[in-house]
Amino acid sequence: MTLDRIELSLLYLPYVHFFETSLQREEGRTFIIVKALGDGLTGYGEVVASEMPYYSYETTTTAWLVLKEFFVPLVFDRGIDRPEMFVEEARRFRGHPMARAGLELALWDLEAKRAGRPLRKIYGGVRERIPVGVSLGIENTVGDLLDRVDSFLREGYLRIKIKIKPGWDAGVIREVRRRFPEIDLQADANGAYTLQDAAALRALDEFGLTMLEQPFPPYDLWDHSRLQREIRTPICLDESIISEVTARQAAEMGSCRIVNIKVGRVGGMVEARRIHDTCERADVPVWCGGMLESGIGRAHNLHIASLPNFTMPGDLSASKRYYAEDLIEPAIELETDGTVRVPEGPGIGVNPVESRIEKATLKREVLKP
Ligand code: OSB
Ligand code: MG
Repeated sequence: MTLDRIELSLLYLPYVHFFETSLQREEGRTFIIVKALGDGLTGYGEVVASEMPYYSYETTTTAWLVLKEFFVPLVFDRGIDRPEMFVEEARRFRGHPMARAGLELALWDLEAKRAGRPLRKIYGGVRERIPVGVSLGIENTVGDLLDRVDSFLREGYLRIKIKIKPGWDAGVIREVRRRFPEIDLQADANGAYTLQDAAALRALDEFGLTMLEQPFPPYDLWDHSRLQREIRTPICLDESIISEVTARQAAEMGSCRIVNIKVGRVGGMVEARRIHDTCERADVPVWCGGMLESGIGRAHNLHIASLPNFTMPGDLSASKRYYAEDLIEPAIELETDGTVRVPEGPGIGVNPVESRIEKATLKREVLKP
């Protein structure tokens, strides 16, 4: 098979409700959809970089540039038509994990569509339904947050994740815990603290959190290991885990007891699986993180989260938690048991609606061999 062309589209979708972390408040998301076309089939991938370099140094602008200038020409020059070949060849380039993951995912979707099988089967996933939780941003008032926790619990979400930052932490978690004593609750700091704040983080121990996600900045495995020795709450690393090597080192150092896997952050599915396998051997459970993806990225995440060591609920909420109108049909929905079904059709198993993609598109570029 040969690739006829690769298309990049820059899209903007407004959120149904703003999303605020320790890093920023956003009203919507700018992101890139990658399409790989060949043999009359189209594979879709999503690049999860944001417009601004808060969560990661990558942005939609850098991802667009490296895809257009380096990764896509590599695909054409080497005659790459399979995802694993792409991963091998693209090792010659450093960094830009979100850009490379978006292209790799488009090739995985195309590969699975050629085989006429759902991606889950190609990956060897073992789950047909993924238990899911919801990630709730910082609100204007604690009352607003409590109302949102209540409404998502009523919808059936299995666990609640609360974004924290200095000044919006133990006091807020105390209120949530008082109102909802039994729920599976966790907090995510997106790197807003340092070792000097250990007392504020130790104060979270009394609330029985399932985990504390990424208390310190990304490039800081050692300080996380020091903090983990001082607190009872299991630390989960997100931003820090950028490869199988960092996952192994974090496990060896005791920097965390749980790992959040995001395929974009780690540079693709091949690396995500290596992290998954290494964590399994180290007895470190993993769960699938999210980047407020459209239905295209979300469907990819569901297939990935079907692997065996994804034993904790993922940030894989239903389409309507994020967007009034998702890019796909059918929309991703929450089942009554708090799970989301892995789509059954070939590839990602959902149908991107071209007219909706077009409506959300800010710019588009067609690249050919
Ligand atoms: O830290 O997990 C994070 C969203 C954007 C950037 C970073 C994070 C998040 C979320 C939302 O927590 C997860 C989701 O529901 O997609
Ligand atoms: Mg996180």
